[in-house]
Amino acid sequence: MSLFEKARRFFQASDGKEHTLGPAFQYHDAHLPTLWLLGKTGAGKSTLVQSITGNTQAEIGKGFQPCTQTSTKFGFPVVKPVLQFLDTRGLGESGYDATEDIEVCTRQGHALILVMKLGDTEQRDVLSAIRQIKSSKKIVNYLLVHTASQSVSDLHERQRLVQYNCAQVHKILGREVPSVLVDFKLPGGGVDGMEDLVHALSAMLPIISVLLKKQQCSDEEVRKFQELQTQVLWYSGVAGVSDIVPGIGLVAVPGIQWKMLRDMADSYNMNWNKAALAELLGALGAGIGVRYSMKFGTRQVVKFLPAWGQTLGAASAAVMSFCTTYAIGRVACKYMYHRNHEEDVSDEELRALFHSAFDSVKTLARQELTGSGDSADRFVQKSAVVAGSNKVDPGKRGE
Ligand SMILES: Nc1nc2c(ncn2[C@@H]2O[C@H](COP(=O)(O)OP(=O)(O)OP(=O)(O)O)[C@@H](O)[C@H]2O)c(=O)[nH]1
Ligand SMILES: [Mg+2]
Repeated sequence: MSLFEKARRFFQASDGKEHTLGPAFQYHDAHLPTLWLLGKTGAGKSTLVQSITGNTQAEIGKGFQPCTQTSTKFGFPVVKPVLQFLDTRGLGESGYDATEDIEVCTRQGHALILVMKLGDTEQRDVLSAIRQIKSSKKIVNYLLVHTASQSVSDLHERQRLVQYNCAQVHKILGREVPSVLVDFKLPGGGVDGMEDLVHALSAMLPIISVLLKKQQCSDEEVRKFQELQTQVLWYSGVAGVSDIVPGIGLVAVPGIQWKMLRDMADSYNMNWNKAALAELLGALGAGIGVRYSMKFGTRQVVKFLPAWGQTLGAASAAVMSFCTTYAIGRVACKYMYHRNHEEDVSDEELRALFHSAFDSVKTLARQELTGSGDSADRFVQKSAVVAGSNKVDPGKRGE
């Protein structure tokens, strides 16, 4: 049997077994990279979540009454999320001892966003929370966001106030923390400083820039892909996680890729059938290694593709799975778009796109799966539990 035939059969065997993918999907969504918001009551935490995600479920306070009463996670996007915001109860609310919440959040956070209202230099509770968080050694990435920038009109005074709070945080953490100044409520509507905020968040979590910085583009095919890009990233994340967590890895990456292709086909109003799959696989060709990943899993792909293995450095199977799934998703979108329009697209073009798509997410995949901070143990530490009990625990991470 040719390799092509083996790959085709393996892919088809995944069809009809989508229920076996459920634990992988759940596990992925329960372990999303998390941006944890911390600040005094009324600082603008929920406003920040709402401004970035557009999710109006993040309730915003009116006046000085404390608003958010319990920590709430907001997946972004809502469907097939690739990251989440953890909006917490405001510090400094009378009768609220945050010690326990901080302990829980420390286990859930990937990066910490400290929110302070400009001009509010009384940050005792926040500073003491930062001390506690620092001593846990679980959070590496910090960002300080000052809100209500326009409430202080003098530019020098603005800078002085920002520097004062930054210095307080610096003193505790022993290093400088990036800071941005925003105003979510300009008198005439709109937001000031949003670009800086997105830039700073993207530096902590590159996937944010994919979600929020859509490029203007005149190419209809690319525009259509941009609409589906987050879905492709979600499947790529699931494929990556599946490779790390032994109990889940058995369902294998090909099943996830197959499900993604079917979803893509639905979006293009295409019938995803054997002939279409055969054509796509044929176009990509043996040299690209996709078939190997489908048949053998990505661990073996690294062996087959020494050049990529080297490029990725200590490339883990998970990163390979992420990148391969993304590249297949990208190529499939182009293929489907042109089939829909009854246009030809050359095999060379599809192969070149596969390579460039693969390369374009290498850094992102590494950071998501094995990268900075505690994100590596995010999945790995939990794997023993999942492998042992075969049960997904959606509420906790990395304990
Ligand atoms: N002018 C101005 N008002 C803001 C800004 N950000 C938030 N606010 C207002 O501040 C108030 C409190 O905002 P929230 O987002 O609810 O604050 P929070 O930090 O979530 O507060 P708790 O849920 O009580 O902890 C609301 O009235 C917001 O409209 C800002 O950048 N500029
Ligand atoms: Mg709130």
